[in-house]
Amino acid sequence: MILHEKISAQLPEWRERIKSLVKEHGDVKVDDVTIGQVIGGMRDIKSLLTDVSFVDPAHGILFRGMSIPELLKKLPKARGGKMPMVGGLYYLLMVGEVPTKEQALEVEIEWAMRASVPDYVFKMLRAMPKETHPMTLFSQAVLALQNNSAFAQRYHTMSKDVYWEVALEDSLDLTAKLPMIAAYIYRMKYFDESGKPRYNPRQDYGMNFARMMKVSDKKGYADLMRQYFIIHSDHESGNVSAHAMHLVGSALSDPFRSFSAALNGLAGPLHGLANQESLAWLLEVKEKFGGIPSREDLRQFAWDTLNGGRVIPGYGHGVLRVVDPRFTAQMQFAKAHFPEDDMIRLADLVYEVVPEVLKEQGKAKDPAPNVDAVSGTLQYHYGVREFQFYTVLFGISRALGVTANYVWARALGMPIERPKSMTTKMLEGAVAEARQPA
Ligand code: AMX
Repeated sequence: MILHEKISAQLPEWRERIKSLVKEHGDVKVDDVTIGQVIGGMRDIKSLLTDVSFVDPAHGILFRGMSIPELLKKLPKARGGKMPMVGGLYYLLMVGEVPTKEQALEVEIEWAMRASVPDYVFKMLRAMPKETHPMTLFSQAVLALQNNSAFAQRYHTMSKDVYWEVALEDSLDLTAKLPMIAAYIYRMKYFDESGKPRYNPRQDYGMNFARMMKVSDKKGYADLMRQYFIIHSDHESGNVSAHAMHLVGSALSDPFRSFSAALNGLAGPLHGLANQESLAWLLEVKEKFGGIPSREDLRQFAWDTLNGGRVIPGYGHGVLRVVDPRFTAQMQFAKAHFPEDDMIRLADLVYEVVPEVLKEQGKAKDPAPNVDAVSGTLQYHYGVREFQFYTVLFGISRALGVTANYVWARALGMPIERPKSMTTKMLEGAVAEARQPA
């Protein structure tokens, strides 16, 4: 298989580079750690290695060194669409090179061959209480697939050198099945349907998802989802979902167990849930003013939100200090496809007004919009209005980045993760020592 071949060819050199860094230069310092960071969620401590993506505070996410506009331009396009094939993005994340159309199609074909989901998974989903959160169902379905993990089955008989190859097999199986599982959850939970979706091998990942969701008849949804899956796929390794995958995987838990953990992290309101919060805030504005408000009314509404002790969802970021390029890409999509949509016009007005308000308030380090300022609004336009489901979409996409990282972590022999803890008394002792008069 093409991904296997391409990674295999690069491995000897990568392994040498890592070996040399550890053996010959393992004592070189890259960072210092402060008490603020120990207590403050390890913010900014440089302690993770990945070559799959990098968040540049001044430019946003770079996938294998490429910006989102570059990526959308250079990756081979899906048949009948304006957006690239998701298979091409997966190739890029795994291999580090822009694929040809044939190479991207090879990944798409692999997915089509592996897309079917065993019946017991659907039965399990149907047996769950109706009110179960879609992210709980999604994570459970992934864990149920663990039964068939090649990594888990072969663990006792394979050598360390081949961990990555078996991890790649599992990763392809997992990513291939996610669109069908997600679409099943959507149709079952919100439309009471129990028919199994069918994956069409003549269509790409994005089109299959759109069709299985039954929104493909609305113009452009497949293209929207291709773009969505591409731009949400990875955001380096320190965010909760990526880090959870890496941490659990470092114990040599297989990709299914590790990704189920990642999804549970993504389901947290501080992580993957912000897109629904942002849409809810826009709807609140629209309802209060009976449509699009004046700039002055919107300014006041934003101030009321802040004065009420709430944040303005979709604005600000832990690392970025510019407009999130993922926001820009989605806004461009919306303006190209449905510029007259009320919610998009409102999101655009918010983009003009809210950064000014946040700057005046002077607290947020990044007053610009992030990825979540508009992604829910686009789903809303296409009639996917079940807010709770939005994080499942994020989950499908995030699987692409975190499995690429999982494969490379096994290929480079990354050890089990085990940072060291300190007690409060030890920190106070460190303060007493540091503050002693010279
Ligand atoms: N509205 C109001 N206040 C904000 C704000 C916003 N959008 N963004 C930051 N602030 C405030 C913080 O709450 C903090 O206030 P405090 O000092 O009283 O605690 C202060 O500004 C400084 O925060 P910061 O260093 O700029 O941000 P952070 O790294 O602590 O937090 C984030 C980053 C994203 C959690 C924050 O900007 C936020 O809450 N934004 C709104 C929610 C949101 O859009 N989340 C999605 C992020 C993207 C993702 O992961 N999916």
